[in-house]
Amino acid sequence: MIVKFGYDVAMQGLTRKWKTPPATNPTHNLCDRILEARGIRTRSEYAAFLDPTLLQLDDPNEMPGANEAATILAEALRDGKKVLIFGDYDADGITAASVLYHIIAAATRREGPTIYIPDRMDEGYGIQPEAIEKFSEMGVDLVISVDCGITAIEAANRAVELGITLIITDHHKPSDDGQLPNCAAIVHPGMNTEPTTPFAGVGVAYQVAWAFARVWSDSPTVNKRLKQALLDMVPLVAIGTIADMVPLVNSNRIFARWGLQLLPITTNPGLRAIMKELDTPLQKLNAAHVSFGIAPLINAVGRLSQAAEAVDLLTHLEGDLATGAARHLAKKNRERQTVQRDIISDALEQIEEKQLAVQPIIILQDDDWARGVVGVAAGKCIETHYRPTILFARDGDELVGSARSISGFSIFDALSACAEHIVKFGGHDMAAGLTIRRDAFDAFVDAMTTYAKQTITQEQLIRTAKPDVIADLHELTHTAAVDIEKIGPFGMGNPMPVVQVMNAKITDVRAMGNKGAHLSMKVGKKGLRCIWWGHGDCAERLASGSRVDIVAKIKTNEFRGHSSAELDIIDLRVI
Ligand SMILES: [Mn+2]
Repeated sequence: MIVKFGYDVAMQGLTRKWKTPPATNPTHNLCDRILEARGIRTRSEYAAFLDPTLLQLDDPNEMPGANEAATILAEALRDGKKVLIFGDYDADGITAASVLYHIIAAATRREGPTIYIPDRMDEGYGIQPEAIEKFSEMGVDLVISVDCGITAIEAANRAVELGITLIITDHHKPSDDGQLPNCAAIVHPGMNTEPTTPFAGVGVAYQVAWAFARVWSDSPTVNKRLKQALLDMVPLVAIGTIADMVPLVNSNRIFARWGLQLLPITTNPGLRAIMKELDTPLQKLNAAHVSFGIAPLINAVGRLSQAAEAVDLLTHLEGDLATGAARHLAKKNRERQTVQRDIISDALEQIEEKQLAVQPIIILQDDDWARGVVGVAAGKCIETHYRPTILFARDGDELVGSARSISGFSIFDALSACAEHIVKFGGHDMAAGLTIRRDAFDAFVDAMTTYAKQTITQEQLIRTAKPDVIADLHELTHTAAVDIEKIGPFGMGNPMPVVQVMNAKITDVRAMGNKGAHLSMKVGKKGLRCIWWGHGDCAERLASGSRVDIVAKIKTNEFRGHSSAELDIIDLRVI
């Protein structure tokens, strides 16, 4: 037994406790059993899930407010009114604004409307009344928001006073008191009931664009030109949806699947320039290429108050201008990555120096850390130490922090219990933001640590492995792995399938990679390759010929033009 944690808790594996997978029909093949474990039960449901078509997308008629908004927008454009799109500075808001721009441009056969993105530093999030006043001076007749506005009560009132028509399209939570802005139309998926698809802002914008295309075509069947425009925009919807981390279920998964498929052949010069700059592979594009490549690049400028540059790139830049802008975005993104990496390695060093890894909660501050990235860094610390983590950056006499938690421990409840040491805080169980006075840091740490010691159980500090199904070793073939990939794209709400394999015989085991950091082994008669990232130290304790139970993700691996099945180990136990 390799003790990874200093706790005396009966674990099922070397590093995690294992959940028992749900029972599934043993006569079905591996892929179908995984689908069954995820609630997809019949033959026709299997087929529709594995090979979805765009026809399976939720119809915009089901999106509250979409037809109303589309009619008002079409009328304003036909009357030659001045329209403005109000976006947001993250990848969801930027792609959403671009979607409306493109459908309007395609309909009117000229340049699309002005897009306004609020400045993150000066204006903050959402529509401010001052912005509406600015639009009035600009002679704007109609403002349509994307990815924001559902709480813009004041701005909506100002628009009424100034005679501006306001349409709000959003997917965020309305105010707690239930008050909605007074405006011409509100498009929101959760307006009447829980939506079948938890759309991102860009998904909502797409539903509006589709409804608008019908109104403009004067028919439930969209005309050819607008149909092409709607198809061309699917990659943008995929990017915003994946970036916003909404669950990849129902329409969101279809957007992601088709967007990734259509992205390599996109005619959008901005997207082409971004992919060229990033050297994005044009084959076997997956959600990770978007979440770790394309989306951060679009987000990077928003963090630096230059979101307009990303909007220009996705809407109208071409040729050298597109190439230059993509290069600039990539450069800004690299700068952000460097800052982020430094903070992460700093924080991990401090944890080691101060021996915080044995504490039930980790809290750190540093004058040199940047506010915008402490949240991401806190997430990274959790990956390594699996403790609730709060990191603070300095802002004058105050410390501004980001908190991330582990399942079972509500960081929001913890902050509420220690509120006397906090200036302000907000958030939920798994993540929160807070501000404290600098001179209150020590008292805050003491209070939180005491609370955590009383509340967190040792068991909560052990990660859980959650296999979808138990699989026989002989089922883990290349064909099965290819089938299982069709359950993707994988991400939020649709994780990579995890199998539990019992009693596998090790035929070869070694440490691999830089300083032998990773574990590589082969199991079973056919020598199925398994990799355990970061666990090279286990190699010398596992012997060829011994038997193990494994929990792992199954995937295909390309190597020198040859594709085979491979396991990414999550945990194992020696029998
Ligand atoms: Mn959003």
